[in-house]
Amino acid sequence: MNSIASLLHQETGPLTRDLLLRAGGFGLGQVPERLAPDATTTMVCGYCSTGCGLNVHLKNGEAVSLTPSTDYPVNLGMACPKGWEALSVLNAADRATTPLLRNSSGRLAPVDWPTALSTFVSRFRDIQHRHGPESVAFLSTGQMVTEEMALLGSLAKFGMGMLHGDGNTRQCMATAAVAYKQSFGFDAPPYTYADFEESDTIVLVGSNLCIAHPIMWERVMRNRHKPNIIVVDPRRTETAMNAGLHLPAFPKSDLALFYGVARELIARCWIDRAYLERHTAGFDAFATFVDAFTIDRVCAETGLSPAAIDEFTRLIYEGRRVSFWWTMGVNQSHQGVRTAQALINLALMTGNIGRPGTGANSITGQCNAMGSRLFSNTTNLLGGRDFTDAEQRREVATVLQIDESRIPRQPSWAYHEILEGILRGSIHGLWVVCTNTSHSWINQTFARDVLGRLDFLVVQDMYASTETVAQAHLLLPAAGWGEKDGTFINSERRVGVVKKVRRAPGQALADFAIFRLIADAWGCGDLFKNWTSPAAAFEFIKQLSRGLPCDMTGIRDYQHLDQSGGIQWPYPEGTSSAETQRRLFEDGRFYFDEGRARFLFEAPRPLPEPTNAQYPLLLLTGRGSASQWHTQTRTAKSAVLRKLYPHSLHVEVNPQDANDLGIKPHERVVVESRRGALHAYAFFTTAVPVGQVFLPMHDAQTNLLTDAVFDPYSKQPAYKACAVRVLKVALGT
Ligand SMILES: Nc1nc2c(c(=O)[nH]1)N[C@H]1C(S)=C(S)[C@@H](COP(=O)(O)OP(=O)(O)OC[C@H]3O[C@@H](n4cnc5c(=O)[nH]c(N)nc54)[C@H](O)[C@@H]3O)O[C@H]1N2
Ligand SMILES: Nc1nc2c(c(=O)[nH]1)N[C@H]1C(S)=C(S)[C@@H](COP(=O)(O)OP(=O)(O)OC[C@H]3O[C@@H](n4cnc5c(=O)[nH]c(N)nc54)[C@H](O)[C@@H]3O)O[C@H]1N2
Ligand code: SF4
Ligand SMILES: [Mo]
Repeated sequence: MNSIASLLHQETGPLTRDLLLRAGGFGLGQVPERLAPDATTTMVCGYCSTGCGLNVHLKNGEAVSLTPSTDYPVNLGMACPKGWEALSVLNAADRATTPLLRNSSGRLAPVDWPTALSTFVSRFRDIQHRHGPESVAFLSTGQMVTEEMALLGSLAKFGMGMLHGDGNTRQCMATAAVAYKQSFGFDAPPYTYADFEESDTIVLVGSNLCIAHPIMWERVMRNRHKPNIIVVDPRRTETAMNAGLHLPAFPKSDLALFYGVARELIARCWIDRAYLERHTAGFDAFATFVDAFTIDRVCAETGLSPAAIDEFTRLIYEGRRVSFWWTMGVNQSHQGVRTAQALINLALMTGNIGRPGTGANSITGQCNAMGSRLFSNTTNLLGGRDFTDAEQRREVATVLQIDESRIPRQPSWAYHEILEGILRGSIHGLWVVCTNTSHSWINQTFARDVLGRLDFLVVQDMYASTETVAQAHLLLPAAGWGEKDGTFINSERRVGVVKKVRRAPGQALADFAIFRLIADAWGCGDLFKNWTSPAAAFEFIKQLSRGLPCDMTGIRDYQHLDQSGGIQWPYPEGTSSAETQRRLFEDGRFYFDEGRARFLFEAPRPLPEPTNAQYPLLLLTGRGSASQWHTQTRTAKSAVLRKLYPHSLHVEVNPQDANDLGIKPHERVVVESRRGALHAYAFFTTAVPVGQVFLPMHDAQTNLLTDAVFDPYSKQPAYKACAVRVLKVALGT
């Protein structure tokens, strides 16, 4: 068998070989020797946060096929189309196989790694020299392994002197993270997937489980208690169609709805007084506050009938095990944090937390959103700590064996503040890793204009054809899922392993190796000399979690995770439990010193961009099908997946609105907001209410329309409601 050194030599030439050997050579060579050439090995899927276990079958040391694992405690033998097709998208022709540098004629042209690294260093150093260390920032992700996130966050902030770095988790999970932190004292989703099967009442809010988390929906289908399923969603989604009660509340009126339901529960004495007294703080003030949310008011604001609200209230009261779940319909809102907390409040006041089948449960999105929330060193200091706390900075410095003065004393700007910083001229260099800003960020015209102003934009991606790469000065080619080692943390806090089961194409390297090479080239490699591999980085992550709610010090190593079907945190040293389903707050103690959860609430605020005569329709955006992933860099590469979704952009419109506009089914129309316009085919469906339209986020044009509004606490973009109009296409266009 070829040694790694000779393989590297064959593939890359001597200078690169030296560099790569220093970085550990990840991404190149064959699968690790611990895997037999014809082995079958289990790893976690690299798309959504469900975190299904997939058995990957190798032949001659390369993955050839996969099947869902039957004994992984998450998916029990099931996978959705994306999971089944996870390997095929890795062979795409547009994979980034070599670094690309924009040349004097404005084209991206191949360069070797040494040139890429020295350009990276000289351009960013030059910017920092002229404008200060804070003038270079980074944007990271919820889709790399935790080991890579922790290395990137540490390298950028402790090694390269950056202050500002955020991630696409801001677009997705910031609201849930802040809501939990404020209510429970730590960002801790309390549930385990078995709760889908244990509940007798399942409330899904702004969550289209059938499309976005199909295997979680399968877990609901396995529930033997014939649960009442209640879906709160303006649209009659695939999930709503399967619910016993669908509440099509007007967009962003959820807050009023939940306050009204709280008022009813209190008025009817349908609350758990004993739980409130023992385990919570602030209930009395909350009860006084919600008194203003009369049924009349709530009906007027939500558009729901008194009977529907009564039935919802009664189902919550009658359920013995009620679970409340939410996703982007809540998080992506101008009042997302308070809406999430209104759900938390309902769970607390009815004692529906800490028991099987209960909980106020944020469903995460990306495969490693939870890893990013805790270990990306962006919004929080590593481990969910606080950059402003001297003691917590000391803890991190001690574990990482670095000088404490290297750790910034202030938190980073949020994503939109970084973009505004570029516009103001305080940020001149940006490093975008594993996210596609020029498609997914809100209000694209602004976003692209801002990225276009940078002195130097580095994009690190698996594919050379993304919208953000098109704006980059330098592309660093990355290995993807299946081509590298590490761990993800799924929605139910389960740490699971991903493995290198095939070679990355060309000179693409694992992000981990790229970060190590950059550390060396920057001259701060010594700080990371012990981060020799993802497994070594995992040891740091474990130590960083010690004593925190997310303590993982009892996890021995990757093999331990492998043998256990993943392990949910907390799992402190000395834990011997072989339990595969673990939930939080069983003892009613929350993470504040006094141990009590807090009731938080605030008056609802009006829609930032209400409809008017000129823009009479409200646009919602979100996931279009179970076979499309985000900006489509990966899923569009599978011939199988491409058969499962529409190829042209469709806007979902209610037939009544279409009729008023004189539009025929499948007619090409213009959808226009104050910020931009796009062409789409009209798809008639009563699934969207009159006065609303829906566009999937998977088309890069959708965010031409969205309005850059943010929740004030989480700074998460409100992708899901802005005013638009639909017009017939003028003849000749
Ligand atoms: N197939 C597929 N699966 C995915 C993804 C993907 O791209 N494709 N992405 C993953 C990621 S990162 C995420 S974050 C999740 C997202 O998962 P979801 O949040 O379930 O998906 P979305 O379609 O974005 O939004 C859910 C619903 O919110 C509703 N909604 C909009 N406004 C409101 C409102 O004001 N109130 C209420 N109650 N509902 C509202 C929308 O009509 C929509 O049906 O999916 C994950 N899974
Ligand atoms: N209108 C609208 N916009 C939305 C949303 C919405 O509901 N509506 N949802 C928002 C949400 S919840 C999310 S999470 C975001 C997602 O937005 P993005 O993060 O921009 O979407 P992805 O397509 O997942 O982008 C990931 C990028 O990383 C690359 N990549 C994949 N694996 C690797 C890897 O291992 N290493 C490296 N270096 N690169 C890799 C992919 O090729 C891709 O370019 O979109 C947000 N935007
Ligand atoms: S449900 Fe999510 S984790 Fe499971 S196979 Fe599909 S994309 Fe992968
Ligand atoms: Mo997301």
